[in-house]
Amino acid sequence: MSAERRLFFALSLPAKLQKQVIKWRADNFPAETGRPVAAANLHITLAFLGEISELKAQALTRVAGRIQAKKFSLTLDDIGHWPGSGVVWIGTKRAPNALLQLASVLRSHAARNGCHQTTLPFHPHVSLYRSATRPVAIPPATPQWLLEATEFSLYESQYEKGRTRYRCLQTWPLAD
Ligand code: 2AM
Repeated sequence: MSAERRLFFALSLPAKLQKQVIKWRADNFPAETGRPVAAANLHITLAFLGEISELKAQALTRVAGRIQAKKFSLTLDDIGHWPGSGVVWIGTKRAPNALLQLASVLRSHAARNGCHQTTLPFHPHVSLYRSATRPVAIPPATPQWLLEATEFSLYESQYEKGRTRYRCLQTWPLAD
C-alpha cells in the first residue's frame, strides 16, 4: 500500500503580496509573537484533507478538475488571533460569495470522500504566526491588500528537517 500524504486545497498569494505581507508583519509584530509562517507558505486554505491515500487524492484531483468556479477578488482587511490554536491571521471582513462557494464545494467533496471536515464555519484566512499562545497586540488595521484569485491548487504539506514546506501538486484555473 502506498504512503498517505497530508493534502489541502488552497489559494496561494502572489510573490509580491507575500513580500509585502512579511515586511508588514515584521514592522507590526514583535519577534516573540510566535513562529512566523515562511513567505512561500502564506496561503488561504479552502479545504483541509488530512493524511490521505493516493486513491483518495486521485479521486479528489479528478473532482477538482470538474469544478466550474469563477474568478474573484477579496480584500485582506481583517486581523485576528486565535489563542486556542495559537494562530495570528489576516483575513477579510467581506468574503465574496465565489470564495465561499468554492470552499464549500471542495469541503463537501472532501467529506464525501471520507476526509473529516470541521464543523466550524469557514473563516478564510492567511496564517501569519503559529504557536502564538500568549496575548498578542493586534495592529488596528491591515494595509487592505487586494488578492485576485484566478486559480486554486492542491498542496502537499511536508515536514522535513524541522521545516514545513507546501508543495504545489496541481493548479486549476478559475473562469472569467
Ligand atoms: P491554519 O493555517 O489555520 O492552521 C495546512 O496544514 C493548512 O491546512 C493550514 O493552513 C491549516 O490552517 C489548514 N488546516 C485546516 N484544518 C486543519 C487541521 N485539522 N490540521 C492541520 N491543518 C489544518
